[in-house]
Amino acid sequence: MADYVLSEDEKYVTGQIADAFLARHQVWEPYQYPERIQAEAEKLPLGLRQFMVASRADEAAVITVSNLPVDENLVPTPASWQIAEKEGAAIREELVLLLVASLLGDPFAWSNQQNGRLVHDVCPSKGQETSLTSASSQTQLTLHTEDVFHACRGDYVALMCLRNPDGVGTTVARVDAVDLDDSVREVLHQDRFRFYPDDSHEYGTVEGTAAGLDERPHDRGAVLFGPAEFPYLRMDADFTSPLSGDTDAERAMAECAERLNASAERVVLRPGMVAFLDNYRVVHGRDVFTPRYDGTDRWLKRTSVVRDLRRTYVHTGKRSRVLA
Ligand SMILES: O=C(O)CCC(=O)C(=O)O
Ligand SMILES: [Fe+2]
Repeated sequence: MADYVLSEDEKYVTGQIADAFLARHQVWEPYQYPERIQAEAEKLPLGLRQFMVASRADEAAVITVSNLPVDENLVPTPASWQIAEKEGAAIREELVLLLVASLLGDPFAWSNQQNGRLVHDVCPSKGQETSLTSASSQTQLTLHTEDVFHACRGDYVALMCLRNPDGVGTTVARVDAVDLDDSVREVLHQDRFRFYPDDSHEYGTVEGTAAGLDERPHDRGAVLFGPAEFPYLRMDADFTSPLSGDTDAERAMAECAERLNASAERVVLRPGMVAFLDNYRVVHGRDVFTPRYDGTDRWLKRTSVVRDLRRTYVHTGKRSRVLA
């Protein structure tokens, strides 16, 4: 795991960059300024920038950065992402996340996820304890590729921790760590799978309840793709299905999911730590925990990053970083 720990000086400088940016932008509308934030990121400490560039070039599966500034007087963990949005909770931390994320590529959003915001809040919400979304707590979040259904899904998912009092683990499994028979591998490399949007995307629900998979749009493709010696992975057992009647594909998928589960490692995010999970090389999930709902709960800020937004523009036919 590639890891960088900011010195106290570097942490201070990073906080200053964020404060100066916020002072120049009276009305905080994060998605109006992503290009400016990207330019601003050139001011980040040299050591951090060199580390990020090198990790990007190596295609490091998991990149972590620790000791980023988090407000000592951080507001209580909001009860939901909707409340976080309304209150503009932890804006400075959102900016710090976007600054560091900009060193890897272009942060982007989904119009139908968390109201099109560039940075999401991940916190447990009442009534969502067993949902298949990041607002859950009392059910294991199955290992998944973020936004598995879409050709323009992120190259990285970035998770920045503001609070994690119980040390709840983020689970990570690497495609390199699974040992699959050649025959299984061959099936996984073929376009024999359907990938569906998960329940956090609004079209994953009909009148507030989860829609059946067959009522959702889907993308067809392969679970393993890219260079044979360095394969990339696309998998979310809850939202991936083999083509109907393809029992070999079904077996291959089940085997792959089982091997990934068996090889999962845990990253415990601590306040001020961000993990950039390579969404082509690892799948991730989260362990079960008991929510407190008293303002001290686990709280992450999340964004997705593509290496080059132009690939997205070509695919969607729209010059926008908010995908429909
Ligand atoms: O809560 C976590 O550690 C990860 C949740 C997750 O999968 C996500 O926010 O994309
Ligand atoms: Fe996720």
